[in-house]
Amino acid sequence: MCRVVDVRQAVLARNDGLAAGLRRELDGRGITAVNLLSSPGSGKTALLELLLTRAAGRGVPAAALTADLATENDARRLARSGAPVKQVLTGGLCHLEAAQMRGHLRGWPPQGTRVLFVENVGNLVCPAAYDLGETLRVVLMSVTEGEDKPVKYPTAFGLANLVVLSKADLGEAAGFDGDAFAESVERVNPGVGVLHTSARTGQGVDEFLDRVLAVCEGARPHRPPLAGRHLREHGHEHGHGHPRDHEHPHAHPGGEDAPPAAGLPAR
Ligand SMILES: Nc1nc2c(ncn2[C@@H]2O[C@H](COP(=O)(O)OP(=O)(O)OP(=O)(O)O)[C@@H](O)[C@H]2O)c(=O)[nH]1
Ligand SMILES: [Mg+2]
Repeated sequence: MCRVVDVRQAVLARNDGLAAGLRRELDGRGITAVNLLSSPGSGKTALLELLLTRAAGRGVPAAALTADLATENDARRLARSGAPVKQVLTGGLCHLEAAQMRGHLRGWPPQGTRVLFVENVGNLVCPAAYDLGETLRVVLMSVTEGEDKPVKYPTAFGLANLVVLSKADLGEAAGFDGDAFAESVERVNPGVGVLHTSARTGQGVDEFLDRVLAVCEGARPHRPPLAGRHLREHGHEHGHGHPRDHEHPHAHPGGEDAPPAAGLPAR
């Protein structure tokens, strides 16, 4: 067991090092990366399509890299915005890693890009531990997923710089309890901003973009209290991914245990 933990720590430490280098490199290229995390179907792509369209409308060059286990569906949807888009197929891996990112960012996105949105694989466990060189990490949850998700997935929510509640247009129909959700968020990430959005009505989209652009202009993102601390201090989360998630050669040993969280990037 100790060896398994050691291997995980080594994998994450290596990822952290690569991510820190990537962040510096992106900084040098004038690009701010935004890492979007959520469970499958929370509405990452729908929101991203609007963000890309509105960024273009404001004259802000933005691009998107989207990751999935299979299909190019999301890239096709995002490309409708006219922004440069790249689909990454992870070959069974349930998250993106900094090394993959570095490979995909050679010579891309085009020069002049200011914002790179990264849509991570839909999963609230595995992606949480991997810094991708982003400056802003955003975790989304839709109104139908349950107000207690932040406390059930403390790493994903605890390491976010911004929490987005998506599909707000369905809140009433779903009987969503905004106060219980806010309390749940506050327990794992006190002080983090919570934004309510809807890709149907456009609610919150401009505000989301404003926050991203403020960070591009040098505003310091919210620093989560979990930053730099180890998940083991907070207990283990257990992955519930598809068995294929573990077939990839990069998959982490130890069955469905989530890897321990890496230290937050120095934001
Ligand atoms: N009513 C409503 N439906 C939404 C909203 N956003 C997304 N949806 C719907 O929710 C479903 C999933 O949305 P996606 O954008 O594909 O979700 P995703 O997080 O990108 O999914 P994965 O990439 O598979 O993890 C689609 O049927 C969307 O049309 C929203 O704000 N309101
Ligand atoms: Mg998607």
